[in-house]
Amino acid sequence: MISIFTVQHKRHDPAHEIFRGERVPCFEAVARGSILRDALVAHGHELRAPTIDAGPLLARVHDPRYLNFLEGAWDEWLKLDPANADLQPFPSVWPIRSLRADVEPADFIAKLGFFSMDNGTPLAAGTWPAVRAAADAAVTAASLVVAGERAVFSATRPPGHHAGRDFMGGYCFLNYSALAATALLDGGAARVAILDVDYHHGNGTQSLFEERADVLTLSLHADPRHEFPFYLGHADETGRGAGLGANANFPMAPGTDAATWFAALDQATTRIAAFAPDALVVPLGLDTYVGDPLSSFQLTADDFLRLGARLQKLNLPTVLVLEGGYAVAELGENAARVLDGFAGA
Ligand code: Q9C
Ligand code: ZN
Repeated sequence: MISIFTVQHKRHDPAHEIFRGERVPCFEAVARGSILRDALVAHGHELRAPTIDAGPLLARVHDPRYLNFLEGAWDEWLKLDPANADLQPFPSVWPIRSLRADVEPADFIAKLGFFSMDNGTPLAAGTWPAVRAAADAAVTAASLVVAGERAVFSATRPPGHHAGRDFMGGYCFLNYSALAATALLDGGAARVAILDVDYHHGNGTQSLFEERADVLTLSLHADPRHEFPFYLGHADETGRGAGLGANANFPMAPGTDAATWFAALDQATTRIAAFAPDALVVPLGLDTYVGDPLSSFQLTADDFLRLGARLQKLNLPTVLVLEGGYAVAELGENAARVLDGFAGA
């Protein structure tokens, strides 16, 4: 399977994140990118660099105000104090209920909270070029599928599915799957299904499409009562307005085993078949793996082969987009197994 990879991912290299109140090395680390690249090559998959500029699509998925903030955020951080070059900004205040989310503040840290859902999404000097290149990768993957490729994998980082119209969160800044779905619709698809298999609910993607009838969003994930993103992803969220009936969530208990997970996948694929889409986007998180440090699901290496085979059976032009997966040493092999399962290897 063609995989779109960019060395620009290395520019998003924050030194630490906040975990249980302490600074710890980032789970979403640069090493994820190189290990993934090596495994894809070792499994015989063709790597290509992005060739399409996602620029014109960005403002159709994200708020221009947010894009503007993200692009200039590091410069603003340095403007506060040049010594900030060696430090990392984190938000510390948010416009929660009763506070105004309509007036953009002038203060940098206040803006950072205004455009963030958590303090778990570290921003670094090269975040913008890395996420812009990853957006190009996803749109390039979609355009190859529009041009007739059966399936293409956008294999770069950081991830994207927690990012919403005007906020970052959960290590994500731009929602690549939403960009890919938009590119598929532009390319002639009347309906697109997005099947999110990351351990965490794809809150950004759901919120971006919840009022649309032409994009069916589905997500298999850990019950948000217990796991990030906590405030979205329940089974009673079925879409809104024109999009009522075009969202399906499959929350599962912490510790869920492969049999239960694949039973939920069966329900999701049945929904997709009934929707009869023209194309499929798969936000591909590998953090359902039994060895993942952030998750409690119990999928094994062989289960990723099974997952690839199930996705192939949907018989749809397919864009896969890398999301989570923090068992870094095994990430590349697990992702490659999904592609191998898809190819019937
Ligand atoms: N610092 C994705 O998998 N925080 N994002 C975990 C450990 C949220 C994961 C706590 C995890 C978000 C794309
Ligand atoms: Zn995840």
